[in-house]
Amino acid sequence: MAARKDKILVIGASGQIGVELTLALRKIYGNAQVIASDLREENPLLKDTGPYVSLDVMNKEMLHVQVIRQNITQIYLLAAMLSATGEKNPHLAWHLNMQGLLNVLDIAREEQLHKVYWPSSIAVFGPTSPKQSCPQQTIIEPTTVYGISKYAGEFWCNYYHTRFGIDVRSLRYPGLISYKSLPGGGTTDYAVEIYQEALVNGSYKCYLKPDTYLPMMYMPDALRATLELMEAPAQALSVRTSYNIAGMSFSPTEIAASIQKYLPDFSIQYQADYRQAIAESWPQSIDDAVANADWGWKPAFDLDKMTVDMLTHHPENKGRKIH
Ligand code: VAH
Repeated sequence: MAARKDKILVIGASGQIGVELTLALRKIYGNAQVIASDLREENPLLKDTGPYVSLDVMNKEMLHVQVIRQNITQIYLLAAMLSATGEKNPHLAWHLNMQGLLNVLDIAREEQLHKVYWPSSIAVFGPTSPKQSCPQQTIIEPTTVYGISKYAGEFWCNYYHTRFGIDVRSLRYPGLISYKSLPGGGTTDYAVEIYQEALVNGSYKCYLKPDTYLPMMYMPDALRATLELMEAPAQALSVRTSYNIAGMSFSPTEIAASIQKYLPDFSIQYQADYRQAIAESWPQSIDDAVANADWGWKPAFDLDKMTVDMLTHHPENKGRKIH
C-alpha cells in the first residue's frame, strides 16, 4: 500500500506515458497528492483531475523551488527527446535527456526524496547486442544519441543509488502503444499511428520495412510494470541501472494482419525512411527474466488482445463494434 503522506511530481505529464501514469498515480495517491508538470500545455485528459504546473526540467532552480514549495517526496521524470527526433537534434537530445536527469538526481539528494522514477529504453542496445532474447547484461553499444543518453543515464542512476542512497528505479521500456495520448518522435511510433490510420483512412504507409521486428508493449502493461517496480521492496531489487522488461515482439506485417482480422479492408503500404536503420540497430526481442525474478514482472497483453482493445477504445472508433 502506498504511503499516503507521499507527494509526487510528474515531469513530462502531458506526454504519451506521462498522461496515463499521472492518472494511474492519482488513483493510488489521490488527485491532490500528484502534481502534474510539463513545459507544454496541460494535456486535456488531465484537466480537472488534479494540480498542474508549467515546469522546465532544465531550469534546476525553478524545479528545486517547486519541490520544496509543494513538499514533494517522489519524482517521476518522463521528459525526454526520443530516438527519431534525437537523431535530428543530437546535442539537444543529449542535453535534455542528461541534464534533466542530473537536475532531478541532485535535487533528490539535496531534499532526500523517498523515490525517483526514470525510464530507460531498449534503445540502449545496439547492433552488437544479441538480436533475440537480449539479456539484462550483455554487450551494450548504442548507436543513437537517445540510446547513448539513456545508457549513460542508467549509470548515473546507479551512481546516485550507490554513492548517496537515492532510491531511483528504472525500466528499459520497449516501444509503447496507446490510444489516449500520441507519442512524439519515436521510431516505434508507427505501431501507434497504424491503428489511427486504420480507423480513419483504412490504410497506412509504414516507414519501416514489412519484416522489421521490434520489442513492443501495450501501455496498460507498461503502467503496471512501472507501478509494480515502484511498489517493490527496495531489498528485492538487484538492478539499479535499469530493468529489461518485455511485452511482445512483432513486425509491421504482423500488426497489419492483426488489424485486418477486425478491419478486413485495411491495407498497408511500405516506404522505409531513416528510421529503418535505427530500428535495425535494436534487438528484436528482450529477455526480462531478472525483472520476473526480482519483482514478479509478467506482461498481460499479446498482439491480438492489444489490437481489440486499441480498436475498441480508440477515439476514432466512432462506435464501431470490434469482435
Ligand atoms: C522510440 N518509443 O521509438 C521510443 C522507444 C524503444 C524505442 O524508446 O524512440
